Amino acid sequence: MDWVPTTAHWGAYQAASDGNGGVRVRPRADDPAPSPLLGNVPEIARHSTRVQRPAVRRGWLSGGPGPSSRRGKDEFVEVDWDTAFTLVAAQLDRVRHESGNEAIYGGSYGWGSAGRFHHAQSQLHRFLNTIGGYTASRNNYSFGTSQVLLPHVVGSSAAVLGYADSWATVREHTDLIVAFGGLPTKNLSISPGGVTRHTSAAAAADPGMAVASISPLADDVPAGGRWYSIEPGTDVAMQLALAHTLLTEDLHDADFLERCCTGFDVFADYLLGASDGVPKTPEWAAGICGVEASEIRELARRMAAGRTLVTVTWSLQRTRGGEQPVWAGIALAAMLGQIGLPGGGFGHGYGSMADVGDVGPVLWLPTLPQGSNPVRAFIPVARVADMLLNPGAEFDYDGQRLTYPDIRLVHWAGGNPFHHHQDLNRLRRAFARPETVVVHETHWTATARHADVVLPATTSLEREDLGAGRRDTHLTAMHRVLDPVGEARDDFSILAGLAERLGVRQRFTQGRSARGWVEHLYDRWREQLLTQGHDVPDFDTFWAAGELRLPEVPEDPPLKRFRRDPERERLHTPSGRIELFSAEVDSFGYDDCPGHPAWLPQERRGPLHLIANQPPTRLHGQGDVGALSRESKVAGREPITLHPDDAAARGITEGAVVRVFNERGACLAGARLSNRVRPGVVVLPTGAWFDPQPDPERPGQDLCVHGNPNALTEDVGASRLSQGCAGQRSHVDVELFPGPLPEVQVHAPPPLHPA
Ligand SMILES: Nc1nc2c(c(=O)[nH]1)N[C@H]1C(S)=C(S)[C@@H](COP(=O)(O)OP(=O)(O)OC[C@H]3O[C@@H](n4cnc5c(=O)[nH]c(N)nc54)[C@H](O)[C@@H]3O)O[C@H]1N2
Ligand SMILES: Nc1nc2c(c(=O)[nH]1)N[C@H]1C(S)=C(S)[C@@H](COP(=O)(O)OP(=O)(O)OC[C@H]3O[C@@H](n4cnc5c(=O)[nH]c(N)nc54)[C@H](O)[C@@H]3O)O[C@H]1N2
Ligand SMILES: [Mo]
Repeated sequence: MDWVPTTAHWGAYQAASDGNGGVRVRPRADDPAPSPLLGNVPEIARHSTRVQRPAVRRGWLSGGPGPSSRRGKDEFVEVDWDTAFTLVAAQLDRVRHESGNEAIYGGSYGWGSAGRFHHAQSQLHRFLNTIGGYTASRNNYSFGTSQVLLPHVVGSSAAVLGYADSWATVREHTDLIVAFGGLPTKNLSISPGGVTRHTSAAAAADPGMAVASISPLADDVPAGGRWYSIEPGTDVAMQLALAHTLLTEDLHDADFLERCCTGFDVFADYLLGASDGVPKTPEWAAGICGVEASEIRELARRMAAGRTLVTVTWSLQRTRGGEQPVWAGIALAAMLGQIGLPGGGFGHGYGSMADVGDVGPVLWLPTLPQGSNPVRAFIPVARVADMLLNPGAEFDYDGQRLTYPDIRLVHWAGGNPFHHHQDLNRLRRAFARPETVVVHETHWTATARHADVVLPATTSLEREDLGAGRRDTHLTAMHRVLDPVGEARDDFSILAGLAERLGVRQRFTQGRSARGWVEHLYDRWREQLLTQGHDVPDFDTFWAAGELRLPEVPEDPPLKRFRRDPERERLHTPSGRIELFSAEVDSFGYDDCPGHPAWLPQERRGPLHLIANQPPTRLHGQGDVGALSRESKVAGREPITLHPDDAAARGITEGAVVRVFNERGACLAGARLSNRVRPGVVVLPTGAWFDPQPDPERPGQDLCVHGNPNALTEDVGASRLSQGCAGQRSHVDVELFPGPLPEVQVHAPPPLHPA
């Protein structure tokens, strides 16, 4: 058996054919914390839900393109590639000529698979650019709120997100980590593109210093950390009270605030209550966030006594008003005066992703050129359902008034909006609006089931590529391990086939095969590194070795430079400094994002807080049919964790199937009881494949029988500033489900008919 190197978003590993068409996997010998998600790989590679052949929705095939509420409910007819190419190319051509390229939505958000060349979204963007462009999306679901806020506060989002101190630096210099959102190690096997060795996961599991972990869940607390159990959505109140204590006890660094910040006077007036009559005292905060005033005061004093890293997980900004905990965290770090010092200041995403705190160089990696998009229209990524439902409507975004384009054709490759988007019942109505929906998928996900044309894509085990993630240490030669399933093709060949029908094959492929492109991207990258004086082997040597250690590049992070010389190394903010009050944000006049960090109380609409966080057993929806994910299910449903008191009040026992519901929707889930969640809080992670079926008890309504929390979340932007994803939390109630229990159908392929 030949073990070959490969990588995935859950990290590099080794794979071998099992001799029967399947795959065996094992971690790298030098990985200090291999990902448990490896356990899903053998099953997902060859699962019955793999898409085998191109398939077309019956109603679209017989009735032609047009809006249809049958999407997601119709049958599929399998066709050959020739027919599929003809059908899709004809619609791309018709739509761009009748309505312009703006009528094609190609944002195509989603993680797809690791691999620098076969990155589905990049492939699609390059293809659509060769035929005149598309309506694009901006920012991401992960930290889209921060991507818009941070430029106003520190001049760029990279200043914070791109240059986190390594875990080694934190261990050496930091006395106390104050972690809003905790340091959940379950998240740290993941980084986009993969990480070669899981050093962050190993470090976060045992940081070797004091950690104050502020979260509604004990599982977010690392070994030896102290759990501050907080009411969800109230971190800003606690942060303001910590700041209030620093100010009133004269523990703040007035010199740093004077030298490196602007607007502290406005923020201080707000803390003291001079501007709104409410002093943000620990007693005030305790009544909101549930952490005792004495504990807040004592924590503030400890923070001022040594080197302190204030860190905020990305989850805290993935919600209504999500700008505020990030901005307040920066204000708190600024008051401590340690921004730009090793192991001090502000961190964002320790506990969210493997690459935050990882050791690899910030380096340009081999990248597929996408060409340029002449279409100006775009949306902030999480406004997709709004766009499809409201063509021509206006909306706010970062000080601009923008208009939703009128989309006729949706083309998606490498993403699962019926996993990632909020209020999936509303998304179904939105997906009924376009004339044609084309999806490239490896598996029969809910998104594939809502398409008109499904084109079967290979997985990375079935092709060759180069793999590395942000701040990774190695470039992996991703060898092919398996033959493609059925008639599956890689996204590049699918798009080359469409390009051929549209007369632009040569422009799209530049005459190269997939392997030719992999070598070409490597050679271009190597040439650039050689001119910078790095020693990089030729392609054949690299491919045979299976990996390449990335060269060390010296770095001088923007905030460290700035701290040394704030006059010469000005930040790209209007003042050139850290803005604790932003006159620009203030001038936009948004009630949901004022000019300084503020406590914005949220209306509570339901007796229980729902936390829809990242799943410990898979990557989003990827791997839901794998062994690790399936074994975690309760009665075949996604587990929901409740506090025993909340369960008892509802007659719910361990292992019972429950109905989780609110005014937007409902799903089933399997009850797990634990006092590691705060009373009043339930946790239902994302990623159980959406399986809407008619609700036996509520005629006319759908019930996701499997447990996808996005049946319940609200489809709103974080604020008018960022329009970021707000899916992390919602309000729900839970009741016993009396049965009879509907079967989960989404883990089997839909009925497929011959043409
Ligand atoms: N309620 C709630 N919702 C959330 C979040 C939350 O906290 N709460 N988190 C959000 C976040 S941070 C994110 S990043 C999103 C993630 O949302 P997505 O990135 O959309 O989720 P994935 O399941 O990774 O979807 C990727 C899809 O690509 C397919 N795929 C894999 N490889 C290939 C390939 O080579 N070619 C093609 N064509 N397809 C391929 C996979 O089968 C999979 O269906 O979810 C968001 N949704
Ligand atoms: N295993 C696994 N790991 C992943 C992913 C995955 O799908 N699976 N996805 C990856 C991706 S794409 C991303 S963007 C990152 C996301 O990284 P994050 O967004 O940071 O991760 P989450 O797990 O959604 O949330 C982290 C914790 O925040 C806590 N939290 C929620 N609301 C509140 C609150 O109001 N206050 C406080 N103090 N805490 C709160 C929850 O208890 C939760 O466990 O994760 C990455 N890592
Ligand atoms: Mo994400």
